[in-house]
Order: sequence, then structure tokens, then C-alpha cells
Amino acid sequence: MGRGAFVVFEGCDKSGKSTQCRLLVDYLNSLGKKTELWRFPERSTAIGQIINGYITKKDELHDKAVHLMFSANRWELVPLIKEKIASGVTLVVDRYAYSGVAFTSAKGYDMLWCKNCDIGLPRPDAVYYMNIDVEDASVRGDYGCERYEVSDFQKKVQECFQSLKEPSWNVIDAGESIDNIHKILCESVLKTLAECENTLLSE
Ligand code: 2DT
Ligand code: MG
Repeated sequence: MGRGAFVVFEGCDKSGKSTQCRLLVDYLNSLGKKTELWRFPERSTAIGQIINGYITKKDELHDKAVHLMFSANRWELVPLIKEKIASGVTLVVDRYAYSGVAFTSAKGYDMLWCKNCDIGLPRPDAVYYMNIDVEDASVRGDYGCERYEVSDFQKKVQECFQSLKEPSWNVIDAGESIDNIHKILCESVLKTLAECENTLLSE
């Protein structure tokens, strides 16, 4: 049996990442492909709880300190990521290091500094960038409850994502219907699964 795939979704808040991740995970499991839904920040760990306090505006932290916390939250789960993928489980991950860099550099910090602590993390086999107009996103759901959920800041985050974007990213028009996006993603992810089965996870 080949390894699982490491699939990451990125984008601004309310771009539909979580909805599409859930649909995709259900679809892959329905085909008998063992798949788990993950997210970063993973708020259940000790580090994740500190991050949660910050995100929910309960606690204040220095921007650089919280940036390193977000990164540490990924690093603490690297052994489990590797173990799952080696055992044939596909991980569909709602946000990863690109969010880390985009959100902190949107505050005005140097992008290279932001990237440094994530160097060496497992590299996703596929990145889906949910591209949405920030104004359209702002009228979706309960936008506005957590830190960062303000249009002006999201616009900066969007710009930072644009400068982080690599040629290999799959840019998805997140203004499309849920069904259409889901269909596009299913087809694309099945290809990724087949392609990475006999390759190694890279850094
Ligand atoms: P959710 O909206 O996905 O719950 O995330 N964030 C996320 C960072 O600032 N740095 C990171 O490394 C990650 C993974 C994005 C909560 C917020 O946390 C931000 C939104
Ligand atoms: Mg959010």
C-alpha cells in the first residue's frame, strides 16, 4: 500500500476552506481511501490553547511570540503527520504554514523572518488556494467574531498570500457554488493521490 497524501487548503477567512475540506474528506472516505480532516491552529494541544486564547481575544501576546506559537503548533504535530501519511492515511488540512506567514507578514513583519521557523516542515503534495473577493467573504456567516476577521486586515492577508503563491498551487475560484468547487476538487485530489503514492513526502 502506498503512502497517503498531504493536502493543504489556504485562503482568507470565510473563503469556504472548512466546508470544502469536510466535503472532500467525506468523499475520499466514501471511496474507501482513509482520510482525516486536520486544521491549524490545532487548538486542542497546550500550545493550541494559548493560541486559542489569543485568537478569541481573551489574551494578548506579542505578535512575534504568537507567530512562533503557531509554528510550534505545526512542529509538535510533525511526528503524527509523518506517521499517518506513512501508514496510508491522507490528510486534508485546513490552513498550514502559508497562513502563518501571510497573517504575520500582513501585520508588517518581514516575510523572510516569518518563513524561517517553518523551514523543514513537511511540504504539502498539493495546495488549494481558495481565492475570494474580501468584500464577498465579509458577508458570509459569522465573520467578525475572532481576531483578524476585519475586511481591511483580510485584504492585506490576501496580498501576502498572493506574494507567497507558488506556481504549483491550485487556485480555486471560491465565488463559485459549493457543488462546482467540490467537483473540481474531487477530480484534482484523486490525481494527487495517484501521483504521490510512490514518492516521498518532501520538506
Ligand atoms: P481559523 O480561522 O482557520 O480557525 O484560524 N493563523 C492561522 C495565523 O495567524 N497563523 C497560523 O499559522 C495559522 C495556521 C488565521 C484562526 C486564525 O488564525 C490565523 C485565522
Ligand atoms: Mg477564522
